[in-house]
Amino acid sequence: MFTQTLIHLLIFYVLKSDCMLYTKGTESREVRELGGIWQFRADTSDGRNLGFEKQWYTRPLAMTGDVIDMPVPSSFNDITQDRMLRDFVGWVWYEKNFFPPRTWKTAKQRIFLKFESAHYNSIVWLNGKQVAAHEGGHLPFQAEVTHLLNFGYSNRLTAAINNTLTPYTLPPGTITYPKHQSHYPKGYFVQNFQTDFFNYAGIHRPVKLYTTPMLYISDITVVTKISGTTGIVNYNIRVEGASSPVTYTIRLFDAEGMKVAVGQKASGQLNVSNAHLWWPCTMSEHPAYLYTLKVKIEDGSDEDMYDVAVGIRTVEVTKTKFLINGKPFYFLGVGKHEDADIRGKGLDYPTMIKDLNLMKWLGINSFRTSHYPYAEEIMDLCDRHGIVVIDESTAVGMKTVDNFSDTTLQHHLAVMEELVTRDKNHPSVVMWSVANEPNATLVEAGAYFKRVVDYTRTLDGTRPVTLVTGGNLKPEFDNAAMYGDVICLNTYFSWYGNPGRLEVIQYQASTNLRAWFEKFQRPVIQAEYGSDALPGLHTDPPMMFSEEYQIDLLTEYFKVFDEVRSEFFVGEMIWNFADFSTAQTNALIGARNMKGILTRQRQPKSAARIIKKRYYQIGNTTVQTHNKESKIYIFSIKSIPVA
Ligand code: GCB
Repeated sequence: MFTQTLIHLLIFYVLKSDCMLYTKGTESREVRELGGIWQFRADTSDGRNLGFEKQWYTRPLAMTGDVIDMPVPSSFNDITQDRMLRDFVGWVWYEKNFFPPRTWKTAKQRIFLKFESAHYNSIVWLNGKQVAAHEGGHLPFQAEVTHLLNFGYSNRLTAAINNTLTPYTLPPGTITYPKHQSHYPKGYFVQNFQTDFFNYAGIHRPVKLYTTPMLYISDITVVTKISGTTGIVNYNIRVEGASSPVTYTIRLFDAEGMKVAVGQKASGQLNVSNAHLWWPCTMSEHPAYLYTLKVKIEDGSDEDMYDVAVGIRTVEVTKTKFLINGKPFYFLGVGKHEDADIRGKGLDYPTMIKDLNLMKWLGINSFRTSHYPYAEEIMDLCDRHGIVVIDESTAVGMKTVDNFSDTTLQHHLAVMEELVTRDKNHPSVVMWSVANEPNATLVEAGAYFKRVVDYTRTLDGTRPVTLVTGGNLKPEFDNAAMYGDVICLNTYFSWYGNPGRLEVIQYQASTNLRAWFEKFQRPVIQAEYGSDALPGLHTDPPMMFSEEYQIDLLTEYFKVFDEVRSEFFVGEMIWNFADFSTAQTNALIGARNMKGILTRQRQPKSAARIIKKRYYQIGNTTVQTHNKESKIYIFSIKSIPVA
């Protein structure tokens, strides 16, 4: 049934488009957002292929059958009351009609159409002509549409999006059909997941139409260093469409708007004396310090302008420390999901700011973008508010030999390239995570991750790379962690292992963390640990699923962290910031993973205050220690209120 689907994916995979700079208006570029209410229909035919057979993209979607209204951006799953649509697997079709501004017709310029993220495979047509195709969610893709737009008439934008997960997608999954078909309705099949989070799908982030001059800046790369009190900003600018030699005007401004350095070449070095460094500073009343690099290019007949925020900072890893600006940094963090309310994984500004405010309130100085790249708007906020990010790819749930095939590898390399290209200039991003909990006991995982990590290092030699390990494993059975610069471990002692037996944590967590350090001689982060807690369930003595059990479990882990913190341990990240949606199973109540210290509606469970107290206390102590001895640097502030 899904063969056709796969054929489409294979055909279009090669058409992946490149995407560089974040899409925003500048003096020389205009943006028109195409979000709002789109027309939508799911292809419920047995093979999910009717839309292609009948070429739905050649006419208005409403003429092909019944359509419904669908908000963009959002996941389509939780928008209606239809159970079929919530769990739909296969192609869904979106359509939007729009008029481009009349002034764009006469201007000599290029026009691009950009999808900032659609999950999972996407094919896009403009006025019936295919313009783009992209494999994988959570990362942008675009197409030039300058000569395909109708001016003075409506334009029809059609997108087909398929959320099927196969052994070769990231994340992977499988489709199975029942053996005894007579026991099931016609066409019955199951999409099996290898992760617990719900496979939200649809157009998740803004769709934008934007212009650039004929001569335009297609990419800017910024790498910073520090020498004494001087900040060094190395930049490299990529230009397209030059008709004659290009003149470059590069200016670096400080946060007060004063020009501090200038350049005149496509690449070069800018020196900033007495530089203000970018520091993690979640709880500071001051924002993180950012410079602005303003780039202007001209070739006699055209000009383009674009600016990027620059945080001057360095990141390094030693055997036992994670250094930011040469000072030891300790991650007081969380794992997250981009998941909330009825929007699913759709970009939502109120949730973004609420999460930011909650992170500050909790004293969180860092998070991992588990288990996929987050919206660029979130990365910008992290730059400005001084939140440290471990930026993770979509490679989660790789469990079987098939998941380490060459097909997956090629896609994984493409994902890393798209991710690094998109996020490389964010000072908040201090490390790339190439995967979460792959089955590293497989021999295949060794060569596979060597390739992925090596390739990531060629894309960005300035940041450490990690892969997050299912830490219950004994390190001697792991074939992949050795390729990372930092060991990131997920363990669930007293939850999945020895459920209900809190007394084992101190033994098991301590033995585990030490074993991994001993074997690999790299700094270690507890990247996940925690327990489900049903908000409002109280038991004494503490029992599993109660708020008290969650508190006690975290507290037992804290004892171990405090023991190893002075040795090789560089961070603790609770799983999870907030409860999140899962597939329906008989193990998770209400299709929720309840390991959040906040509910999915962002209300604190009892554990939130324990975390807040701990994170503020460690913050205070270490700031004082830092002031005295420069030991562990956590916040760039003078005083932090203790909760
Ligand atoms: C893990 C996974 C995470 C799950 C978590 C759990 O190890 O990395 O995605 O949600 O366990 O709660 O089971």
